[in-house]
Amino acid sequence: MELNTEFLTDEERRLTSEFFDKGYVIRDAEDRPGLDRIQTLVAGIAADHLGLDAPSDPGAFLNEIHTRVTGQTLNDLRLTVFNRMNQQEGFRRDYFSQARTVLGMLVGNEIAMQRRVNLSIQMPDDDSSILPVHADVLSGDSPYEVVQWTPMVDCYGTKAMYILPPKRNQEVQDSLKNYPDADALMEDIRDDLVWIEIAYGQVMVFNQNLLHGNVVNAEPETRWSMNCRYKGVFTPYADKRLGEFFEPITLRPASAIGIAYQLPGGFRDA
Ligand SMILES: O=C(O)CCC(=O)C(=O)O
Ligand SMILES: [Fe+2]
Repeated sequence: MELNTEFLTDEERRLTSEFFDKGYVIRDAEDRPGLDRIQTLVAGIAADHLGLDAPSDPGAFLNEIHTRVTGQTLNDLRLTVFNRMNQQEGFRRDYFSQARTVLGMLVGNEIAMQRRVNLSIQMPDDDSSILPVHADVLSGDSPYEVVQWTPMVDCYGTKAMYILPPKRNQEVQDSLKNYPDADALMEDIRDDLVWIEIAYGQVMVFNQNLLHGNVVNAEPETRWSMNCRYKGVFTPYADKRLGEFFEPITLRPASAIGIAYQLPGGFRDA
């Protein structure tokens, strides 16, 4: 669909066309102290879970976590960090703050946010946490959602995720059902994938309607990243419902007033 960009600022126009062209945007985290709080929180919970003191260099500790856990104990660690970080007062506000302006431009200013931010940990050579090529929208997510993807460590090469650019995605979209499995699809699109190199200190927002995923991490460091879905509060919902999966975080007064308003008797109530 062609957007009317006449009313947008130059920055909004740039971001909009970048998001349409590439299917994602990467920007500097908007609140670095808040990002560092998150990284310190995550490393602290992980250390505590392993019976260690909080690390002095959280990034290095996370990168090296494969020297302290095995494939068997990883999921336990992941669940502990996932649960405790999501219970931490201020965590989700810090998370949102990293992309507040970008999300405002891409999604709107009345936003619903996923209630629990996801955590993924991918150790070198570990195939237990792989997400094969997929598009969230094909398994019950609304096409109105975007994902804020935030690395806790530098991501590059196979430590990163990949995404299929919109143009190529459009080409394969209609023949998706003809592929016997994800491997066959992967064969066809391998050369067209964009690997998202992104440093700690940056955030990505991507279009989850596009094919994306990851492979076994063949780099010598562990990947730690978070992902979280957002949509306009008043856009259509799919399987993930408002109040259950999503929570309005920036509802504006006019909407709150409108939602609460009841016409007095005798007006339009036949
Ligand atoms: O982190 C990844 O490699 C994939 C993330 C993903 O599939 C998502 O956030 O929807
Ligand atoms: Fe996904």
